[in-house]
Amino acid sequence: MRYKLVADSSANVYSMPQVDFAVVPLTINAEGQEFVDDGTLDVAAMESVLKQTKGRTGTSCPNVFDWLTAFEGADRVFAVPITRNMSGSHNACVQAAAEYERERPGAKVYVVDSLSAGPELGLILDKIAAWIGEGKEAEQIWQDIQAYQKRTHLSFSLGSLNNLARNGRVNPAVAKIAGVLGIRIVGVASDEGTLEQRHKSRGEQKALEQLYQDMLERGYAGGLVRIANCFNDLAARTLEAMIRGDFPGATVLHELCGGLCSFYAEHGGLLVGYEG
Ligand code: X90
Repeated sequence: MRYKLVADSSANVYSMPQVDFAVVPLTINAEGQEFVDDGTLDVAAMESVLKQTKGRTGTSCPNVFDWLTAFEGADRVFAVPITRNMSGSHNACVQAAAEYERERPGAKVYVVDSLSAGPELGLILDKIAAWIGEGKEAEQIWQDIQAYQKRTHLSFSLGSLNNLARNGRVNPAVAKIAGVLGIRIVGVASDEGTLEQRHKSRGEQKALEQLYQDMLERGYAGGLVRIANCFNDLAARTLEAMIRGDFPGATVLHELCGGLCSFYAEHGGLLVGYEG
């Protein structure tokens, strides 16, 4: 059996040396200019173009063909797209899975219903990769990953909801309040895989304290943490120090937001995936 892991670029994961892996990019658009989030994208350069653009900016998800191409060569595929309630990527992936199985009798594509984005997807990907490495059967991996997902979560702190609101991903009335200088929006991915705002925090320190409290409320007790930051390494390290204050042995991994997450988390944003 040839196993393959496939994620869309909302996961901030662009290579996985230990397994056969492919990333399906989302695209960021700014007035005719396209930024393909394939791991070679210069996010800082994209950001400066976005800042200067007066016109409409947005994103587009991969299509069925993009996913199909990424599945090539495998008989057992685990695909991990962004939450189906904020993007069409999951839907395209499900259609591609059906088509791939039709074209290749005996092949099977498992589509993970992530209900999340960013580093929570990274946790799921790493777990599946480890199980493939151990020689675990595909059906068993499928059962076990659904159990694992029940205890993984995503929290975030964002400086603005502008791009989410402009692209219809959150209520514009909610986003307006967030535009106030120095206010951070702290929240979680809801059980439905949508953005749930929990706090409007004044200042970075307060935001991180509230984010960490939410983590504890959701059952965080020293498990694995992945922190993705958008040009805010300092906040990521500060959060790590808070976690280590209570759980000195915790494993805390750091990563940079890729193109898609940077567009929506925006400058200064933090996305935190963790085991509850
Ligand atoms: O164009 C597209 O189809 C992509 C749209 C993606 C919209 C959501 C991106 C979320 C990125 C920002 C904050 C965390 C919210 C998480 C809720 C699940 C991360």
